[in-house]
Amino acid sequence: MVKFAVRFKYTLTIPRSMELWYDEMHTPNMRLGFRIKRELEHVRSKYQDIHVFETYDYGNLLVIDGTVQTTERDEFIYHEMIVHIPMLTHKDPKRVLIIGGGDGGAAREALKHNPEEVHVVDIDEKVVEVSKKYLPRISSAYEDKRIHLHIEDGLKFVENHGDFDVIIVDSTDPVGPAVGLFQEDFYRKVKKALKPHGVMAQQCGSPFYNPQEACQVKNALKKIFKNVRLYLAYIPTYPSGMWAFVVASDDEIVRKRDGSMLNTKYYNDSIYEAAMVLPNIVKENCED
Ligand code: AG3
Repeated sequence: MVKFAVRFKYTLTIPRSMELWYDEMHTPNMRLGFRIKRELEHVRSKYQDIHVFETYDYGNLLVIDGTVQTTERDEFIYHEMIVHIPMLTHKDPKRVLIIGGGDGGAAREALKHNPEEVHVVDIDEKVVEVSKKYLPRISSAYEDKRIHLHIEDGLKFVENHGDFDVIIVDSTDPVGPAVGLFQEDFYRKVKKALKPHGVMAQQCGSPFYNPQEACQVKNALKKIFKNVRLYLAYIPTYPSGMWAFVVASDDEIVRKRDGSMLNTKYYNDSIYEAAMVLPNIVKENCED
């Protein structure tokens, strides 16, 4: 077994049979591996280390700083859940902002609600570039005229723009360039950038490995919004498979519209409520 330690978080392993594997280290003693056909791209952008691999079972795989961002096979779960929950919490979302989400998956789902404008603000143009090239079904939204792409720091963007109905924070883990997107100061700016009745949502990690992360996000948001709910989805390629999101608003967090026409593979209207039912390991760590 020959091992190449590319970065501390992951290894490329070539066993004697010459199989090629990409592994994300979930802990120092636990990893998730994809058998890959080849590396399609490796770029070190100004901000991040970006890989795209062609896998055997999960289609093309986007990796940023050693962490799995999305795969063609299971991306729909994450993108449907990060978008449809906040979008359906709003009566009539016309202006939508996605912070991060340079791959375009969240924008694609947002378009299903017939908004007037969807603004995607990603700090890293390389993420957009490789997604357009290697993840066409995810990045297809960029062909739509209602999508406005801004290559900019999301923190600055929310300071200078406003009047959004829904803001979705589709970032990487809270390390590296995304750190600021998990802080109270940022949430205050998000609130200001929302119209009355506005709704925000954010991914907040694996509650199995990092229960405190979702809890900290929830507590920080509770200082700013009247209502905050955590919810979960099951994503095979993320650490532990169990993934947390948060939705926040001054309005009541209930489904305000019918989501049955959305053409979804994971989301349905029963899941809107079911996803907010939390197992004890999550509840215990984050009591109201
Ligand atoms: N952004 C969140 C990915 C977090 C995964 N973390 C990990 N593998 N350690 C996904 C971006 C998709 N648009």
